[in-house]
Amino acid sequence: MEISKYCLLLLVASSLYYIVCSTTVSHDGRALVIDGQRRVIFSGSIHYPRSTPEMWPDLIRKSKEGGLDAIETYVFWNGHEPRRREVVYNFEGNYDLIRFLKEVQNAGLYAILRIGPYVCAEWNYGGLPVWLYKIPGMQTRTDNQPWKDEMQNFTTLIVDKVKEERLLATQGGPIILLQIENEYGNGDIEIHYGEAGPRYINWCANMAESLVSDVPWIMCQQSDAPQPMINTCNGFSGCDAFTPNNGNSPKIWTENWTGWFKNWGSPDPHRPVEEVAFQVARFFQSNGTIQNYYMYHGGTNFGRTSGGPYIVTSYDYDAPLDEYGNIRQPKWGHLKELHASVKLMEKALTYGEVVEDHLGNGLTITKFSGDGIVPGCFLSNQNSTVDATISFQGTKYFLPAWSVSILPDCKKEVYNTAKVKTQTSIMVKKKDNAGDQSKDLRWSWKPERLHDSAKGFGNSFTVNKLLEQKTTTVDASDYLWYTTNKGEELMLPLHLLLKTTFEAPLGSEPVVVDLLGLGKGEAWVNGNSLGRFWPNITANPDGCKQCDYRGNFQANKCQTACGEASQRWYHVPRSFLKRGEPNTLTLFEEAGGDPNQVNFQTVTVGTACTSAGEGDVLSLSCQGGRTISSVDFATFGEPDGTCGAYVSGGCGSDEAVVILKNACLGRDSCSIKISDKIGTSCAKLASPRKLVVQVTCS
Ligand SMILES: *[C@@H]1O[C@H](CO)[C@@H](O)[C@H](O)[C@H]1NC(C)=O
Ligand SMILES: *[C@@H]1O[C@H](CO)[C@@H](O)[C@H](O)[C@H]1NC(C)=O
Ligand SMILES: *[C@@H]1O[C@H](CO)[C@@H](O)[C@H](O)[C@H]1NC(C)=O
Ligand SMILES: *[C@@H]1O[C@H](CO)[C@@H](O)[C@H](O)[C@H]1NC(C)=O
Ligand SMILES: CC(=O)N[C@H]1CO[C@H](CO)[C@@H](O)[C@@H]1O
Repeated sequence: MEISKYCLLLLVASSLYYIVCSTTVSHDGRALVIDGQRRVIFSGSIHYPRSTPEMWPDLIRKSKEGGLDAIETYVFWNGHEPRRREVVYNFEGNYDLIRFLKEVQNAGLYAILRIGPYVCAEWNYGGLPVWLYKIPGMQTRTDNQPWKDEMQNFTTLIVDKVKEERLLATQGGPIILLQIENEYGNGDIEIHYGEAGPRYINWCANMAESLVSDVPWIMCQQSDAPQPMINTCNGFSGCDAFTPNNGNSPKIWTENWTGWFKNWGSPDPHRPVEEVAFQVARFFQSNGTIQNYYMYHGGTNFGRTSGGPYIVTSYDYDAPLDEYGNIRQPKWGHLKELHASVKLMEKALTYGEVVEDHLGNGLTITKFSGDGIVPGCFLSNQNSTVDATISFQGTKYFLPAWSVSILPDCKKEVYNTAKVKTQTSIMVKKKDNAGDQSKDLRWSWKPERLHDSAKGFGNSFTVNKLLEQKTTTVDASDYLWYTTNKGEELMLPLHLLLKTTFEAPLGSEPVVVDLLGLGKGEAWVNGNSLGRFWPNITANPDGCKQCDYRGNFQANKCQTACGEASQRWYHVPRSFLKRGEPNTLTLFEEAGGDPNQVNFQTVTVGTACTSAGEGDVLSLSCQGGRTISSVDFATFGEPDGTCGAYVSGGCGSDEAVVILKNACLGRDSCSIKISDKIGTSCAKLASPRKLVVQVTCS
C-alpha cells in the first residue's frame, strides 16, 4: 500500500514552528480513498448561517458523538456578497464560513463544502444575490457569459479563501469533497436550458477543476456529470438503487432527507428514525460508502434569510439535533448505533467482494468478504407489511417488515433498524428558569410609517403592475407588504413597532419566546432578528393520522400539530442575550395582535421512555442539569399508549419500580442491567421479556 501521508515542518517568525500534515484524497469506484485507505463516511448537513458561532462547537461535538465523520454545508452567496464586489465581503457572525470550517477541523471531523453557488436549501433566491439580475444580458445557471463571469468570480473567491486558510485536506485542512452547481440535472432545469445546459455543465466542471484538482468535486443529481466530477444521489430513498455514471466514481448519497421543512399553515413533518435507518442501511448494503444527512441540524431562518414566503422561521427539519441544538431522541441515538455498527465492517464494505442472495418476498442477504477481511453481512426485509424469520448459516434471525439487520461478523446481529433501544425524549418548554419579568412583560407600542424603513420608496407610489419582491425589497428585507386595488394607488400601510424589556432566563438550556396571541410580523432581541412570526395561522387540521414507518416515505406521511399554531415558539440563541441587564424584545406587528401572553421559556427533556430486554442495560437521562423526579411507569410486555401517555397494559411490576427508583431518582442519568430477577411476578410472560419504563425529568 502506498504511504501517502506526509508532514511539513513550517518555521514561523524564526522560533515558532508548527507541523502541517497533508491528507491525500482520491477515489475509485468503491469509495473515497483517504491517505491511501478506502473509507466509509457518515456526514451531516449543518448550515452555518442557521445557527450562531457560539452554538457551532456544541453542534459539531454532538455530531461527532453521534458518529459522524464529516460536516457538510452549502455556501450562501447572497449572505457573503449582498452588494456586488464590496471591498469587504460579509464573513462575520453566523456568516463566518472560515470559523465554521475551523471548528469542524478542531473537532477532528472532515468537511464537505458545496459551493454551488446555487443552493436549493429553502433559502432566499437559492442563494443568488439579487444584484445579479441588474446585470445586462444576465441569464442565471446556463451558458451565459455574464453569469459565468459572476459565478467564477465568487467560486474563486471562496476557493482562494479556503486555500489561504489551508483548509483543503491536501493542505492539512478538513475539506475532503467540494461541490460545483447543485441539482442541475433535476430534469426540468436542463430541459429548460436546452443544449446550453450540457455546455454549461461542462464549463462548470472545467472551471472547478482548474481551481482545485487534488480534492474531488461532486455534482449532485447530475447523471451526465463530466469526468472527473462524481455524480451523486439526493432523496428520501432510491439511493440504494442509484449507480454513478462512471465505474471510477463511488456511490455517494449527498442528501438523505432526515425529515422535511415546514410551511406556514402546514402541520409538522416527521420522518421516523426506523425509516431513516432502514434507508441508510439499505444504501450501505447496496455498495454505498458515503452518505450525508440533510439535515443533521436544521436550525433557524433568522431575519432576512427566511427562505421564501411560505417557509416558517424554524428550519428544524426533524433532524437528529433539534432547531435549538438539543439531541433529538431516539433519532440521534438510534443513528449513532447504526453508524457504529456499519463502521465495524468498514474493511469488508470497502475492500470485500459482494455476494447478494435474493430470497424472494423482499428478503435479501448480502455478504461482503475477502482474503484477510472479517466478513460482514446485511439481512434485509424490504417487504412493507410482512415480518420474516430467515435462516442463515444455521441461525434464525427475526426481521421485522421494512428493516435491515447488521451482522458485522456475519454471525451476531448487533443492530436492526426497526429495533430501537435508545430512549425517547419528549421535549417540553418550561418557565421555571425564565426569570420573574416574563410573567409580566410591560409593553410600549408606537405606530411607524413605512417610509422610515422602505428603502428607496416613499410611503406611497403608483405602478400599473403587480410588484415583485426581488426588485422591491432588493433582498434587504424578507418583508414586503402592500395592498393595492385596481385603479388605485399602491398603499404601504401603517405598521406597529413596539417593544418590552426582559431578563435573560437562567441556566444554559435553549431559550424560546412564545408569541401566541400575535398576528403576523417580525421579532428582534437586542437588535438580532428572530425571524418572521405568524402564530395566528393554524396548520391544516387534517393529515395527522397514525404513522406507520413501513413503506415508502413522503414528506406528509407522518405529521403532528394539525390545527395548531403553525409556529408558536421562536428560538432566542443565548448569544443574543445579556445577563444581568435588561434585554429588549421588539415586535413589528402588522395585524394588531395581542402581546399579553408573550413570555420566555427554556426547552428541555420533560419525559423520557425506554425499553430493554433481559440481559440488556436500560439507560435514561435528562438534560441541562435536571434530574429524574419520578418513575411513572414500568411494565413488562406491550403497554397501551405511547411515551408520555402510557396508560396500562403489559404486566406492571412494582419490583421494577422500586429498583428504578433506587437507581434513578435525583440523578441526571442512570443505567441498570435488566436481570431475570426483576419482575419475577411477570415470569409467565413469553421470553424474551422486555421492560418498558417512563420517567419524568424536572
Ligand atoms: C472579481 O472581479 C473583480 C472585478 O469586479 C476583480 O477585481 C477580482 O479580481 C475578481 N475576483 C476573482 C477571484 O476573480
Ligand atoms: C454491489 O456490487 C456487486 C459487485 O460489483 C454487484 O454484483 C451488485 O449488483 C451490487 N449491488 C447493488 C445493489 O448495486
Ligand atoms: C410481502 O410478503 C407477502 C407475503 O409473503 C407477499 O404476498 C407480498 O408480495 C410481499 N411484498 C413484496 C413487496 O415483496
Ligand atoms: C391573522 O392575521 C391576519 C393578518 O395578517 C388577519 O387577516 C387574520 O384575520 C388573522 N387570523 C386570525 C385567525 O386571527
Ligand atoms: C431526487 C429524489 O430521489 N427524489 C425522491 C425523494 O423521495 C421521494 C419520496 O420517496 C421520491 O418521490 C422522490 O423521487
